[in-house]
Amino acid sequence: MKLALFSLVLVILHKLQARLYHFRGDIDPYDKKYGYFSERDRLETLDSVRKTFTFGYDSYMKYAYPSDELNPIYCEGRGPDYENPSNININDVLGDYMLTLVDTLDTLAIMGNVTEFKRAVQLIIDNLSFDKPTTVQVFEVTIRILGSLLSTHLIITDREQPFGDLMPKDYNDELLGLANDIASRLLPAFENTATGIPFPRVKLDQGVPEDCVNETCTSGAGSLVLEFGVLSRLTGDPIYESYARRAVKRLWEYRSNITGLLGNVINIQTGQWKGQMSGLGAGLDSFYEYLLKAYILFGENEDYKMFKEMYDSIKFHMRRGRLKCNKGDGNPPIYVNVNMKTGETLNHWIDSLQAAWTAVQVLNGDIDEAICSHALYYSIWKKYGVLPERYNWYLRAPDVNFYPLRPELIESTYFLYQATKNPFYLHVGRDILNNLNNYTQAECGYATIHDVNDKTQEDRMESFFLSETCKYLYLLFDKDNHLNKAESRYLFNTEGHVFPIDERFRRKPWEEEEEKAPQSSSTVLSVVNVKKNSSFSNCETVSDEQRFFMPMKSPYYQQMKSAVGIGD
Ligand code: DMJ
Repeated sequence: MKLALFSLVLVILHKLQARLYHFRGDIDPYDKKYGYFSERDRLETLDSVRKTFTFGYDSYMKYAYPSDELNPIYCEGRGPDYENPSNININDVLGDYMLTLVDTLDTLAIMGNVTEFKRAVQLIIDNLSFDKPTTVQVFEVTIRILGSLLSTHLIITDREQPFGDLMPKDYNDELLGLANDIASRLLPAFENTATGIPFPRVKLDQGVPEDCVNETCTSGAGSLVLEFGVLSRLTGDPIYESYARRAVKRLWEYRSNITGLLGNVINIQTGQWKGQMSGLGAGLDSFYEYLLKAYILFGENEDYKMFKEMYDSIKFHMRRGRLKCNKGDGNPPIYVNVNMKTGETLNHWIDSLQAAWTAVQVLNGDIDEAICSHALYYSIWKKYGVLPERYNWYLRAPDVNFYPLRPELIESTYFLYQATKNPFYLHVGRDILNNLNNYTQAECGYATIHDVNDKTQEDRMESFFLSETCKYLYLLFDKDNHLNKAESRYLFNTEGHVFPIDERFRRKPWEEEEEKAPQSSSTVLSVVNVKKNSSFSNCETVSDEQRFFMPMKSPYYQQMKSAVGIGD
């Protein structure tokens, strides 16, 4: 007893000492700036995130609904570009299916906006139809529409109602019905393909259009398994999951036998790589993410095996710079784009989607690496106040200058904060929020930045601003949110929609035997159970040094900023 008391006092003293350090005169300036974030600041920032979300959401409902998106400068709705079918920048995503409202549903729930959530669900049940002559991208529809419908259905039907009483009156699984409907319209993409890798697009009321190209990007074809798997396991219909898994398997088989890497574009009939660039950004990002997440949700060892092998190949072939983030000499670590067959550096840019890799590193327990990846992207953010779509690390300048309100850096900031509880990440979140409010706020919503150099705006607010950017910002500051509780187990799809990590997704209802002998669920839970497994870093296993002092040691952080070309 005495020993326990003594240890407790020691721990308290140690923590106190760490905190008091911030009030000393000789403190490192970065530790001083980032080592503390008051409760008052947290609550104020949380309130500010809520206002940001509300302004964007209310404006969408006022000026744009039932259109897919809000044009925040001219205060009007935006739908598919019917006049110019080849405008895939718009038409891949917008299908005349109330995209922003659908994509935002679980953000409303997570923010506890019960009344609006129920109203929004009712609007969707009463008005949403997918019987439309629009040609959309299979991947976009899957992560944004299908992902949100499934997530919302699961939240509504959760018996414990952890986000409040969200059950709409007389709910009769309508959202699951809509999920089934939209997914069945995507199935033709998996037919008439010689490899099993799906066509990139379908026309919602007709199947694959006659003029559809035979090429697809790797992430588009290979990151459908979470949503298709959840749908299959909820409905008992194996077709969705089996199609999505077949595509992953085929892509995997086409990896280079020299480097183990995949390219970014493949011909779905011949299996030939049309884009031989391998990297962590556009065209590949969510492929890796879904290997790990599929393992976490469904517990199939094969998924983790693929992920692990891929993770090792990525580190071996794409990583440049010193060996350890916080130790040794050399340039700051960076993951570059390489030739999939040789591993040689292919170009000098990284893209903003790649900022999500940090979150994958955190999920995989590679916290030190994640800290460094994040620091690089935050430095670029600081340089411009937003993130350029492509940044040339050799020229230290943007290669592609727009910023469409993407969430990836914020998502990673949230993941790193959950893993370390280091106040540095709250400072980062507040900084990002302030920049969003300063630069992207428009007459009636938030606008894409056309050029990060002069912050000129473009009239578009993509649906992921409300579904992801605001959600991750909110969760970063809402420490008591149900999702942030130690005992909560949720997984985010790549559009920020949440799925409960639940025993029922470990079972395949169509395989009776599997049900009788549950498949190594203890292995699975040990991976998922981040808080208890020591191989995963988290706020209980992270040292005080990592928790209160700069996650990246000051000289290294300074070096990272100089590498990007910014001072303090
Ligand atoms: C979102 O639709 C998803 O996060 C996707 O994985 C990548 N692109 C956007 C956000 O940038």
